[in-house]
Amino acid sequence: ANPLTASIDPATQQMIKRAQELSVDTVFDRAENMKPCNIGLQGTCCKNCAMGPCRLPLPKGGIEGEDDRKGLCGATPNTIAARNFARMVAGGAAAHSDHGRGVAEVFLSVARKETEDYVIKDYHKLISIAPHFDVATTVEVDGETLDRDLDEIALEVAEKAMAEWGRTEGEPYYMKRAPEQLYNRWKEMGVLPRNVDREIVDIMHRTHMGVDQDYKNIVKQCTRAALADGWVGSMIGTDLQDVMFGTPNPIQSEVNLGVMKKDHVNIIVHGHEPILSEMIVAATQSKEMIDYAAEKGAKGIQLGGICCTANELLQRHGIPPAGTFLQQELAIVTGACDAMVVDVQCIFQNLANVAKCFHTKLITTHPIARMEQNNVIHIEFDEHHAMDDAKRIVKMAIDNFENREVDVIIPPIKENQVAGFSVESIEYHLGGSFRGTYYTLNDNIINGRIRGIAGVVGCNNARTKHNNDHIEIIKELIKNDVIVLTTGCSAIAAGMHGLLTPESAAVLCGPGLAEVCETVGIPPVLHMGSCVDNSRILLAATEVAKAGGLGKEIKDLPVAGSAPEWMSEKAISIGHYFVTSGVYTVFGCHMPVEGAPVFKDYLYKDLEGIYGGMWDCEADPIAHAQKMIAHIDKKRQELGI
Ligand code: BF8
Repeated sequence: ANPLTASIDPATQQMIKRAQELSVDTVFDRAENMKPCNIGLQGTCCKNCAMGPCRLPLPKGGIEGEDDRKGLCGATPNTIAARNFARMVAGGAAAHSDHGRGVAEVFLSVARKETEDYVIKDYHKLISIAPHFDVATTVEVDGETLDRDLDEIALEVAEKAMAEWGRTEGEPYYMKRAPEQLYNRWKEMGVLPRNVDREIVDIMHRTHMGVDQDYKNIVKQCTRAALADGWVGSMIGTDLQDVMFGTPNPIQSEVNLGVMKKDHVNIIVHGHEPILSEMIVAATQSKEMIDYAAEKGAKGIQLGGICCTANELLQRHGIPPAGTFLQQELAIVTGACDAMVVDVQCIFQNLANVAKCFHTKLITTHPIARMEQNNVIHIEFDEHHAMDDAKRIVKMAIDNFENREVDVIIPPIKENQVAGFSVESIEYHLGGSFRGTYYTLNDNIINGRIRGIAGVVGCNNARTKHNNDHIEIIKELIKNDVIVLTTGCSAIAAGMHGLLTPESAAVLCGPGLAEVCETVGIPPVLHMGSCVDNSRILLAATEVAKAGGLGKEIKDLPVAGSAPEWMSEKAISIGHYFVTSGVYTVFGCHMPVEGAPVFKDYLYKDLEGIYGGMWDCEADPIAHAQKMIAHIDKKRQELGI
């Protein structure tokens, strides 16, 4: 790969070049050497039974007359593309929600006092979520209302949260957190989830050979599963992480490969669940480990993150991300990574091959995510002896410090950033001083200083220039006075290119947004955490709807969503829960729907009539941002503002 066309980030370019000099292949090279299957790309390859794969691409020049393409069983392109789409939703919802379940399990151990390594750090958050689970926070004693015992509240919340994955009747508690009209719409459409697990299993059943053959009915099930992901599995995950590890507040940090330090022990945590990495933070800050590192000749221990684990540690501790999804191999190529510790999701199998060329210890920690290569160490992490595991890992990294082989080359490139914007901290910064809601934000939207709100989220994809589309789209939005909420790798990208500082507002924003940012002292792009934290964006939108003056539902608001460089199944699940919560959502790169034009129209047009939100896809970043702005303007017009 040509480093200059692979990424817009100079640190990434340097490390791609360095890898090539050392004959280490990276994702950027593999993307050059292997091209995607054209039929899969169009969404019309069905491999759900052994009579196939049946391949139904759109004929060159389009369809003339009736579309009579079909697989051996008779499945139409619409059925096939809808089934494939549904299985992506199921994969994504499963990943997020299983992460959420893991958090709920640890929280249950905490509430039962079975572990001492984890505690409840944020009782305010616990008290604020308890009512959503119908858990009382007060008790009546002799006609007097008293605060209820916190341990009792925690236990009841933990048990009720845990039960949401397998609930046998009714619908999950959190569905009622949505604006009332939206909740009623879901109810009327029959898409309120029954529980988290069941909707995912349902998709796997209905997309099995010979079951659901109506793309509209398949999409309806996608909606149920995606809503269970966003409003239940992910939202409970975010909330309980906040309860145990603290609700984020704006915090200063740095980002990019340049955060690694030559004379320090460098540990990179990579993956998604903060359960383990929170312990690693504590271990690296312990005197015992700091002294041990000094004994081994290191100036200290530098912790950094990749992917969403990075965002979790950044938003609560200011630990700097070393890079996005596409930079994971490059962190090892620096030659300075003494240990890379991974848990689940977005982890390249090729890390093991790269690690083989350096001294890096690659450590897997999760029972469901192991690697076959023999240079990988597995230390299975368990909340009952979490601190011991974490110390063992940190010690292993320190012991490895003296084994560095090739010349260490860390690109001296990093940026300053401010992250840590939760729904609560945004309310503090942009809320009304008396009302304590999002009133001031709404006020600024109504008076036009802020044109609208955009959520820009999601992955990097080696099929597009690394970070380019994230940055172009975000810049175009803020230039047009659209404030941006960001999560995931998009948030890391925004940080890498200097968009997460209050100072960037004056240079890059339209005059209205610049004025608001300067007055309040916030960046024009607000980092709201990891991908499960997209649930924060749902709740922020709900707060805006509830604060008044802009319509009553999310679909009425001047908002739009975007995943410029998406690649994971999780992104499809996220996209679908935003669409069916009322948000116009544009994806970059491509969508696997082009081979099924009727199904595509259903997603891109017809869904708007049902939920108020719809899908779209635009690969050109400026046109992409302009489509979002046009939608925001349409909503402003409808509101008469
Ligand atoms: O959950 S943005 S590449 S890291 S999938 Fe993966 Fe995509 Fe990054 Fe986080 Ni989200």
